[in-house]
Amino acid sequence: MAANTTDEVFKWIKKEEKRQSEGLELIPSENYVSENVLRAMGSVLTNKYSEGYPARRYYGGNENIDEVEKLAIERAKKMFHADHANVQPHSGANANEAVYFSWCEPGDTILAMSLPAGGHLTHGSPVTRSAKIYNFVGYGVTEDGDIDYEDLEQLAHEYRPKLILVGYSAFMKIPDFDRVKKIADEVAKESGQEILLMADMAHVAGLIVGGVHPNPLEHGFNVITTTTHKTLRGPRGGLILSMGTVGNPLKKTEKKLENIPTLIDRAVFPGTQGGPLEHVIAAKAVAFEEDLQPEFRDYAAQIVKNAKTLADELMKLGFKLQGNGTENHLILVNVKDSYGFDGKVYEVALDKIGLTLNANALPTDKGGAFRPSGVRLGTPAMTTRGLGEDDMKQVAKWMKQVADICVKAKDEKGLDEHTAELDALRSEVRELALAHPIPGIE
Ligand code: DSN
Repeated sequence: MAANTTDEVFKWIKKEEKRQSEGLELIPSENYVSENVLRAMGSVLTNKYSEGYPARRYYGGNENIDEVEKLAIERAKKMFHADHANVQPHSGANANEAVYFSWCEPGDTILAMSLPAGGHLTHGSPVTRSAKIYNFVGYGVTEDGDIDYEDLEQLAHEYRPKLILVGYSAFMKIPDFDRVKKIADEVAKESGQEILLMADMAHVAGLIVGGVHPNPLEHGFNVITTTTHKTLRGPRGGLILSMGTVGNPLKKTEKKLENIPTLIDRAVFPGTQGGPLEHVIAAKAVAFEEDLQPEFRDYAAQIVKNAKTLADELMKLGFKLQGNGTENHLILVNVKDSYGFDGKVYEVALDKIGLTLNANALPTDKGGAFRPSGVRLGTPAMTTRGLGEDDMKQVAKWMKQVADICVKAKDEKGLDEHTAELDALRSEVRELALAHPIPGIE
């Protein structure tokens, strides 16, 4: 059957292709997938129901699907040196919820980085379902942007949590997993109950696989959750890796750390999800094979080099950065302290020249979610497009030129008076962007 692309939807897809091609993506949680990943996602696997797990399905006709899911599982285990992988979570949020559900009872305490400090919504923000079920206690960060380990330790002894979570969506240091493991061991000894150590590595998973970031599973952590579309450069989705004995997911099992792989399988299906998205799982398998190639290690190393260059260059130009730089792929700029305007104005202005990033609250912020003082940016997507350190210097220069315009404009409305300057910068960005095409876009 020939493809019919006359539906208006395809017009908008074309426009989005143009937007992505002509701009540069600075949002640290976004990336570009390969043509093979796109092809797997757009396959007939979307037609199939496959509730259950390979060889243990509730529907017939899964002989091909089983092989695909098994490939995804084996590749994921190899990437993270894990005993077990569950490739079915539809998203990072689903992955996190399944882990909480696998181990905690309603009312149990979970210790996690607070949202203002850089944690994620699903780590206990009061607006989430998980926060209504479990008792989240938040630890903070120090002035230089690192985890406040003393705070974490004190809270762990005080609350004796069932689960300690290290994870974040706006944090630019490398966590000291050994230190957290030591704290958990001490508290477990005190309380006589096992503590699940969970790392939400959604942002840095690709850096772990690429060998430029420690792997929490090799530092005593029991579980990693991650999305598959950020630095792993796969389709939009979730993934859970764990250490322990792998049992039959269709059978009930005792709640102890050794059984966490099976407890997680049961928490994903039937605990929190129904039919898995096997076309997405196929795309995950394709991306994981790409991630296991030697070139991916070069890619991961280049992400970090680019981030450090961009951070250094921004600081040279007068930007104040949270943590004075970065140890990973992510940079948090305190635009308010640097230039007096807020992160939202800057986000809007940069959008006008084709540099996309997001306004982001800082740990000390009083500005609220819609008018935060900072912006968050990173290098995974630009690195996929083949941009290097010299290009990062150019990006920093454009960011400074836009900051100078924002100083004059004061707010979003004021930007209208600087259209000509912004358009000129947009042409420069477009030229660099078009010289680095995106896979799958002609
Ligand atoms: N929304 C993602 C991010 O941008 O960090 C996390 O889920």
